[in-house]
Formats: sequence, C-alpha cells, structure tokens
Amino acid sequence: MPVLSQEQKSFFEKEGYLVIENMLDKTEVDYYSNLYRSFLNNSINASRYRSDLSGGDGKTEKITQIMVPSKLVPELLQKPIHKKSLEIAKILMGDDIELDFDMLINKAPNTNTITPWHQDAAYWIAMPDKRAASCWVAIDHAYKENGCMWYTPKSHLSSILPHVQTGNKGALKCEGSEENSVFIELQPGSCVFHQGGTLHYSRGNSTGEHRRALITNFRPAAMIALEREQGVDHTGDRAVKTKM
Ligand SMILES: O=C(O)CCC(=O)C(=O)O
Repeated sequence: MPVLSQEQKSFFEKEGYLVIENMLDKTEVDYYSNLYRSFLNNSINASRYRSDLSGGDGKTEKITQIMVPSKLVPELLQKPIHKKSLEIAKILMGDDIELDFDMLINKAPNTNTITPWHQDAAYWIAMPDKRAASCWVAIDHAYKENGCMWYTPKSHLSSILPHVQTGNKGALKCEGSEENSVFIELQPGSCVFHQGGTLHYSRGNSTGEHRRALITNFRPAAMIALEREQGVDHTGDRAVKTKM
C-alpha cells in the first residue's frame, strides 16, 4: 500500500503535479517493457485504438498513441501500475476516484517532434466535479533529449486556456513556455502525477532509442458515469471538448 506524506499531498494540490520515484521494481518494469514491444510491433493488434499524436503525414508514426491498452490486455488492470497508481490517486483526490482510461504514448527514435503545450481538461467534456489526474509512468529513462515531461507549476489553478487542434487530427495545443516550467526526468518505473488543468508539454525525441510511457487517468466514479452516458470512453477522435 503506497503511503504519501502530508507534504506530498499539499505539493500536488498547490503545484499541480507530484513525482513518485521507484513505483515499480526492475522485474515489474521488464514486464511492461516486453508488453509495450508487442503493442508497438503489432503482435498485439491495437490498430483501432492507435494513432499518431503528431497529426503527421501518416507515413512515419512519430508519436504513437494507443488508447485503452487494458481493453486489449485486461490483465493490465491487475498489474502494479494500475493498482498502485489508483491507490495513490485515491489518496490524492478521495475514495470515490476510479480509473477512467489508460494509454501508451511512445516517441519513436530521432523523430524530434514535440507534444504541444496543453491542459488535458481541454480534451474532455465539461464536468461539474473537476477532480482528475493522470499518472505518467516512465518505461524508459525519460530525460530532456528524449522528451521527458515539462509542467507549469500552479497552472491548474487558472481556467482552461483556448486550445486548437494541430496537424491532421493531431494533439491539442495552447500557449505555454519552458521558461516558467519545470522538466521532470524519470528513471524507468518512476512516475509523475499531474492534474487535469496542469499545463504540460514534452520536447521531441532526438535520441536513437524509444521513449515509452504508460499513462493511467483517474476521476470521480460519478464523473466517469456522466462521460459514459454521453458516449465518452476516450477512444474517439481527438477534439477540443472544453472551451474556455
Ligand atoms: O508523453 C507525452 O509526450 C505527452 C503525455 C501527455 O500529454 C499526458 O500524459 O497527458
């Protein structure tokens, strides 16, 4: 059972993000690394949930996004990332918090393609209860040169900025800058939680290795029910759903 200090909880509330080192041990990271390889090389057929977040030309996949991997491999739900990140999310946001969706995001070697500045809430329908967080777990060492995450502290305390869609059905984008932000380098198996309103981005991958992350996303059970009533299960096209 993960334990968080009061300091960690208030940091998450005030700054909008929180790093948790070593959530997984080496054997656990190896399990995800092998499974991830099967997703990327199509031994697991995820074609209906797979797209290029870069909104590129369709020839070279630069930023692979595979939604809801646990629908295709349900055993994931019983594995350490899902179990531990849910426990931490409940500690951070309350006992009514549940998993909404999960996803894989990989930056392929030498693709040099940023994930634009955005707030996740812009992707979602407006919900009366705004509590929401993602847990971004590094499967590979994540550092500046391969596209680790950058966050703008306290940005979740302001409202949602105007977002536009990039490329061909690509990622959403708003104004943001590295200048007033922090970068979070992570060892494999470490993770960072961020809130639904926290402004974030990552640089492109200019290295010769993959930069793989598995992300779990959480919100109140009642808000997940509201989304499902409206047909939202995070497998549809990317679009701006919440405007300022
Ligand atoms: O992995 C990335 O580059 C972007 C991830 C992201 O935007 C997210 O997890 O909300």
